[in-house]
Amino acid sequence: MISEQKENIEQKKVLFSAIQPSGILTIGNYLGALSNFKELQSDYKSIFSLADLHTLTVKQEPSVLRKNTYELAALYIACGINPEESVLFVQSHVPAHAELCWILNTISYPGELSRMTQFKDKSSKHEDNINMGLMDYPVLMAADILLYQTELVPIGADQKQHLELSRDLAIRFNNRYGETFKIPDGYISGTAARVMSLAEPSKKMSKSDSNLNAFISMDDDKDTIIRKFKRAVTDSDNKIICSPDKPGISNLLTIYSAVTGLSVEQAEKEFDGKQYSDFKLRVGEAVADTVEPIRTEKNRILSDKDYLDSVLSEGAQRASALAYKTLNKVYRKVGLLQRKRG
Ligand code: ATP
Ligand code: LTN
Repeated sequence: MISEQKENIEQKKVLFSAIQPSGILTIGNYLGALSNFKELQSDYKSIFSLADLHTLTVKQEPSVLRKNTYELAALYIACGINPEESVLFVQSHVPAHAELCWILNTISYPGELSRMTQFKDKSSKHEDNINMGLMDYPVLMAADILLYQTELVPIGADQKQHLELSRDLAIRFNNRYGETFKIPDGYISGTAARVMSLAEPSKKMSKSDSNLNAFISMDDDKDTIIRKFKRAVTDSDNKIICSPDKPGISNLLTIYSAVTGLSVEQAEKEFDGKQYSDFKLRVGEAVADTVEPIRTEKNRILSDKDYLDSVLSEGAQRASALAYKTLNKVYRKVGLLQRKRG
């Protein structure tokens, strides 16, 4: 019976995604990525990673990075990732990621990497630390994905360009060395694929924003959430509708529709003729209702470090077994001698 179940799992397509433990997650990360992971996990052989190596491309305080890594592991589980069903692991615990990244570096070009929007954004934000890792970020991301023969990658809209590069590298490698990697597809969820900053609705909401009022963190309590929505930048007239010339209101409507499950049209109807102040209060309350139970559960899980360590250790073992299958194949294809085990 068990082997039959295993067999069925083996037949499922692989889904892979990762999040950086670079700070407390925002509702942007939750609505754009994590909430989709939960929805999709049972239909795929799902693998979720904590992309700690990626965080080092921006300066990190070592003790804070360690704390954020546990926080993110607990949050994954609190958001419904089941570590017995899905593989949950820390990227740096599976050295195959860095090893495949090296091989992929040899088929990546500085021109294509320096054109990436995120590289340009982060270079201008961190002018004092434009390091090679920042430029190589999407190649490591491609290694993450390709190691598992991934077919589906749920991501927020901002990562679409990186996913395209992963596909290009897979195709380039397969053309040069013969069929090796599956070509992954992105999965970008409809409504909340790009949650915008509450302070500057033309920018995406980001957990590393220096303005704390620009984002709702998954650790904010109800009062804080309501206060931040009260301060959210809106537009000059008083109409509550979704429209390109009303980026502030459109963003709040999108968030409201994502947390309540209503369509944007239904949300517009609900607030027809209402004041901005009532609208913002209602959005704040609805977001708090989503965030609060997750925060409580996350803190409960976080208090049991032994449990988290055992989940991550088991996850790394399961991920390694899959990753080294692909890496051995890659090493063989490019002409490296097979390493002797033992
Ligand atoms: P940082 O601010 O540290 O650069 P980030 O907040 O952009 O990080 P990541 O850890 O790099 O977050 O992203 C995790 C996932 O969340 C990705 O799939 C990303 O596309 C998604 N995501 C990030 N920000 C948003 C957003 N504002 N709206 C929707 N999805 C988002
Ligand atoms: N770069 C991603 C995080 C990430 C990722 C991945 C996402 C690292 N490796 C592999 C999907 C697949 C981000 O969201 N900023």
